[in-house]
Amino acid sequence: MRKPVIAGNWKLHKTIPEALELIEALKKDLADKTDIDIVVAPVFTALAPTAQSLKGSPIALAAQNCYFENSGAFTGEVSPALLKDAGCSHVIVGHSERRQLFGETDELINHKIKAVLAEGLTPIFCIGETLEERESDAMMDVLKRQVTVGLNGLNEAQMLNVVVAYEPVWAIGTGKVASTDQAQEAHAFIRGLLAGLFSTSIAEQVRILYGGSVKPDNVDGLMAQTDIDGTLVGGASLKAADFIRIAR
Ligand code: G2H
Repeated sequence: MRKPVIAGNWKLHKTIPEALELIEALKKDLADKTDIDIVVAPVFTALAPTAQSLKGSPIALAAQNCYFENSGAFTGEVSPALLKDAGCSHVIVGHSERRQLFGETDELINHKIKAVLAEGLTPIFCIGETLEERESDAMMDVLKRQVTVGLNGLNEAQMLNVVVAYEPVWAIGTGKVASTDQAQEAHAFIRGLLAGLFSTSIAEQVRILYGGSVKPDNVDGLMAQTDIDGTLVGGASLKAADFIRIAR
């Protein structure tokens, strides 16, 4: 019922020629894979050339971040309007690295989500607890706060255009993937939060991705879970063979 999404978050990796090389390989091997949504998120400088290369391909382009104003005196920032102009259809918002290293708050992330939606783009809204929060039994409170504040003020139609990504911080880039039970439990909890904030029907339609050390050898177990609708892949999205296997 929910079309799966497999998204590659390239983080701060790859020059323009390296990005184009990876895109060529993905286009070749994933051209027929239209039963899922495939998204790649290169660095800002590679977005426009990558968009050119992806013309006519079902692979969608995402930015890894944006600001919430569309223009003005905001040195160093990039807006949803400019990302759309560069060829993006998606924007990753609130990744834990943005929250932890760049001080992004739930309120800021909420502004960004609204700005992305206002431009007709799809936010990939990231949430997730730290190890400390999980071990102190605060996981559910943290996820509830992130979801409630991050999605504050959205209507049901807007929510249908949001993709949620659950990324437990302790599983990111560490090689420690959440167990399938841990991931399913968190996803079911998040879907329940969406039902409470919007409606059961909306909650049933929103795609919730898992992220955190997704690899070719653990993706099948994760995707077999009822409430896991795709993956946000970091390290393993940098190698064509790994990302193609994950998507397939
Ligand atoms: C989590 C994920 C991609 P990785 O940050 O968003 O990265 O797969 O390297 O853990």
